[in-house]
Amino acid sequence: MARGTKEGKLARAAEVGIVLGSASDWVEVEPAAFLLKEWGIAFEVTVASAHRTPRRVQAYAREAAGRGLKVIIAAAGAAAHLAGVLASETILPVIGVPMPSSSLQGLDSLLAMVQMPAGVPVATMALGSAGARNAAILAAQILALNDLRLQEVLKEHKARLEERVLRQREEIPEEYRSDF
Ligand code: C2R
Repeated sequence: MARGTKEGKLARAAEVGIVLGSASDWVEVEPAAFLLKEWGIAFEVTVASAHRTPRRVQAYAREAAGRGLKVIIAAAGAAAHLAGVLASETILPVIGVPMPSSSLQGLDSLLAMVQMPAGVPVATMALGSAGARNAAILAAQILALNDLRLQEVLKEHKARLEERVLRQREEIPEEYRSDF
């Protein structure tokens, strides 16, 4: 399925839906969008709040699978109910990214997201932009189960991580550096 973009080009229908509790979360979540774009995964981003727009969140979750989405990433801070409410209305996997936006610096959102009652899982990531990047990678891993190209992309990603760590070893002063 394809749909039109503003430029009039045809784009693939999104497979990953990113939902932000507020546009103020975008700065932390942008790294996830960069990664999905770099890896050629079709995604969409919208704002919906379980507290401020409960009907919109419910509609998004209920329509997600029918619109072709395969994974939902939900980023929210403070009393973060967004991921859980989305998960309650869809059988798609929901990945939650707690945002460090409140005066409790995200401990509140982390606990709100991770402490889901049995029966309604939310795959909760690390706080902030590291969690957002990991959410994109986890989404890619889910899609890769049925996508050989993505499996190769993920293998290259792992190899790059390894190379980077091995290079970092050179930054340790030689007099202390292990041969390992
Ligand atoms: P504003 O900056 O808009 O006041 O939002 C947002 O994700 C954001 O981190 C402050 C914080 O409130 C969060 N928020 C939620 C939900 N809706 C908004 N946690 C929700 O539905 O859970």
